[in-house]
Amino acid sequence: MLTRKIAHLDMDAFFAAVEQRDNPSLKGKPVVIGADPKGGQGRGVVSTCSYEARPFGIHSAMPITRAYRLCPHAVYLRGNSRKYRHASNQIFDILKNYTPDIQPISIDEAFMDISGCFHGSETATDLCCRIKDHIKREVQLNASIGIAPNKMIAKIASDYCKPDGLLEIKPEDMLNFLWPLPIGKIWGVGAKTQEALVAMNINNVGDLAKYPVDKLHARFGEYGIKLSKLANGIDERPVEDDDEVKSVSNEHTFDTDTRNLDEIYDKLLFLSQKVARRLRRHGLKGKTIGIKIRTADFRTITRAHTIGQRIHFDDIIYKEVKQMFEANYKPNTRIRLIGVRVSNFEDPYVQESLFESPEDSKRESMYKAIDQIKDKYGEKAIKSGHVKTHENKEVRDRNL
Ligand code: TTP
Ligand code: MG
Repeated sequence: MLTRKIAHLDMDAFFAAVEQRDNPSLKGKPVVIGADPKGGQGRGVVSTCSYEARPFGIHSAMPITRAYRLCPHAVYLRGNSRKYRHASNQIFDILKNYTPDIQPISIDEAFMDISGCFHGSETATDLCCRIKDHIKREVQLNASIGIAPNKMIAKIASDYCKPDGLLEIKPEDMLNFLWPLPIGKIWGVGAKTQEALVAMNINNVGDLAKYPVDKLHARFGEYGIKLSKLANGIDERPVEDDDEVKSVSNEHTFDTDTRNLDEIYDKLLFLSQKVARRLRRHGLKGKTIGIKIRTADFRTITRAHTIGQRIHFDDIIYKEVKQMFEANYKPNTRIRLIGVRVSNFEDPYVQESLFESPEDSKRESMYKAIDQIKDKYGEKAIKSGHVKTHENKEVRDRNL
């Protein structure tokens, strides 16, 4: 297989860097963007901080009061999301000059497939150097870029070379780079998986790569095979253009593994509502409804059901996922994660109102009204509830 060249770009201290750019007196100072610390009494968290604030131990998502204790003399700013969005748009516009294969991941981060985008004697590193210079020249901000044969390693590389870095991991150096790293660097390995791996005496990526794959399979199911592949530098996921949304999904990991059906159905309802609302917001309707269930022993099953019509309604999605859950749940099994997915959008531009039943158009208006209220007054303005789901199968809307 032809070796791919995947680049992962991530801006440095993005929100803080925009503020330092626009106010030169902030340059070289610890700057914290987030909630108002109110002299140590504030609520809320840190969005990000400049690199000058990082040696104090401040980082994203930390309570603002803690940041204030660590560095009271930092400059604390609430931030300006319009300004950050504008800078982000400028950066993504620049990227489009270099490759059409861009997958935006967040406001300041994207994957790019740059295979075949550099010519003559130019290398992938030269091309990414031009991208960094272009952003610096036009937006006056620093980007860090990692280049590798796959997405996971490109992302690890950009993180590794921050700030203002550029690092290419060639195929022949891939395993030397990867194996000494802690297992937390592998995609999808969070605190719980890490704990389980350490208990198996797997401490770094090399240990994971060399561990017998059948044993990983026995312990983690399909996920174990994926872990082994990633640790061996195999990650074939393509860079996917975000414009072509193929599915909309949301999942939830329970704080503690649960067998409480009320809690599980509550979360399934919440996820169904979230997915449905996202579908409506993007003007999408799907025919295939799917569920993902991961049990406490890391076994994961996915099930999907294709229905007769394309929909974006909370109640239909919930009814389907609940049925699939019931059909696949072994009583008393503890659940670690559940997810809801809608796919199979076909042609989203087909004007469908001609084929809609009167009941559907009534439902359509109801959800439109709910969405409008939520847009105006926030997600919590309307609470939908279900009554003791395993006793009473009805889903109904309260507080309307
Ligand atoms: P990141 O790229 O995670 O962080 P960063 O760009 O500030 O710093 P780094 O150099 O380490 O990449 O996130 C991009 C922006 O997203 C960040 O500037 C602020 C915002 N953000 C939050 O608001 N809350 C968060 O918890 C995180 C992680 C980011
Ligand atoms: Mg960043």
